[in-house]
Amino acid sequence: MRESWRWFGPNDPVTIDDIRQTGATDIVSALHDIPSGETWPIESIRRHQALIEECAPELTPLKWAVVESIPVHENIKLALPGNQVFIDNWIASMENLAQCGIKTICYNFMPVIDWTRTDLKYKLPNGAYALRFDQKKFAAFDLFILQRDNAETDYNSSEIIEARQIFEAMSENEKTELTNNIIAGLPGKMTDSYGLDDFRAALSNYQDISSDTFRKNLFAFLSQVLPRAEELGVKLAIHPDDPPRDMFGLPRVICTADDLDILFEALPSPSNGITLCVGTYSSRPDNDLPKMAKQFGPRIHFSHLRGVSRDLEEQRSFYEANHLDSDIDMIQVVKELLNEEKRRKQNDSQDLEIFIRPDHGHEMMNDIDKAGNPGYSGIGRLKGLAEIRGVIRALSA
Ligand code: DNO
Repeated sequence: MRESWRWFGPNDPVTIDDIRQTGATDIVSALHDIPSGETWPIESIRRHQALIEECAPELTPLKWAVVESIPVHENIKLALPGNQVFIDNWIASMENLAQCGIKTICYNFMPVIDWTRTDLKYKLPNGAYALRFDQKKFAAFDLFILQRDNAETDYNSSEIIEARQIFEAMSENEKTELTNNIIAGLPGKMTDSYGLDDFRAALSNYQDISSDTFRKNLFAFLSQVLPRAEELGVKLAIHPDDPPRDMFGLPRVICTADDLDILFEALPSPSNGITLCVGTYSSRPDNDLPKMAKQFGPRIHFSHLRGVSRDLEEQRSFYEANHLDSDIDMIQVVKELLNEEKRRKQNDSQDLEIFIRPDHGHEMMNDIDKAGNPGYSGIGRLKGLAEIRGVIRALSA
C-alpha cells in the first residue's frame, strides 16, 4: 500500500514540508489553474513536479504519483459536436503526464457538479467539525432556492412540506451559505463555480439526456482514451458520483457495483480502473464495501479510505465520520486491498501496490479557524492516515 496525500499546490495551507512529516510517501495533485478542456503542457507538469519532488538531500523525498484529476470537459460529457478537440487535449495531458512518469490518473464523469455537501462545518460532539450532506436541506435548496423546473416530481408530498419548513426557517445568510456550499465550488472540483442562473442553465443542458445516453457518452470518451492509456502504461481510476445517486435530475452512472460491472463489461481494458472512494460508495446502504473491494480488486488503482455515518431515519443524509468509525467495516476493506496486493505479487503483476489516501479529515485543534480547504485539513487528515496506517501494519504483521 502506498500512503499518499492530496496537495492542492502552492496555495494549499498544508505545505509539502508539512506533508513530509505525516509519513506519506506519495503526492496526489493536479494543475488546478488550467481550465477544463485545455492540455496540460509538459513544462507546467514538470514545474509542479519540481515543487513536490525537489528537496535538500537530507530531507525525505516525496513523489507526485497520482493525478486527481484531469477534468473532463462538459462538452465531452454532453457529446456535443466539436468535442473531439477536448478529447484530444485530455489524451495529450495524459501523454505529457506519462512522459513525466506520472501514470495513475483519477478522474470523474459527474455532470455539472463534483462532490456535493450541504454543511462544511458540522459540529461533532467532541468539538471537531465534519462535512455533512443533509437530504432535507438539499431538498429545500432544490425546491425553494434554486426552484428547478419540475423538481417537485423528485420528492413526495411530505418531503416537500418538510423542505418548505426548513426553507422558511432559514435566515438570508443561511440561504446564501447553503447555496454557496452546493454550487460555488469545493476544492478539487472539476467544474466551474456557478451563480444560480448559470447553474440552472448548466442543468438544463442535460434535460434530455437519459442515463443510458450518458453512459454511452462516457464509453465513447473512454474508447478513445483507453487504447492510448494502455500503450503508455497509464492506469485510469474513475471516481464515483458523490453522493452516489440521482441529484438535480442529472444522469449519474458511477454509483454502484452494477454500474462498475457494466463499465468493465463494455471496456475490459486493464487500464480501465477505479478509485475505490470508500466514503462515497458507502453513503448508500446497498453498496457492500468489503465485497466491492474484493470483487473489483484488480481494477482498484487508487482508494480514498474514509467513511460516513448515515442518519438512522433518513439514510440519504450523512456526516463524514472518523476514518475507522463509519458505517462500514474499514478493517475488512483494508484487508481486501492487502489481499489484492498479495494476489498481484503472485501473478508478477507490475503495479503491485495500491495508492491510498486519507480523505476529508475533520477540522480539529489547530485546523479550526485556520483558512483551509474544506475536508482537507492538516491534523484531521493526519489522524485518519495514522489510524489507517495502524490497520495496515497490524494486518500485514
Ligand atoms: C473530493 C474528491 C473529489 C474528487 C474528484 C475526482 O474530495 O474526492 O473532488 O477529487 O471527483 O475526479
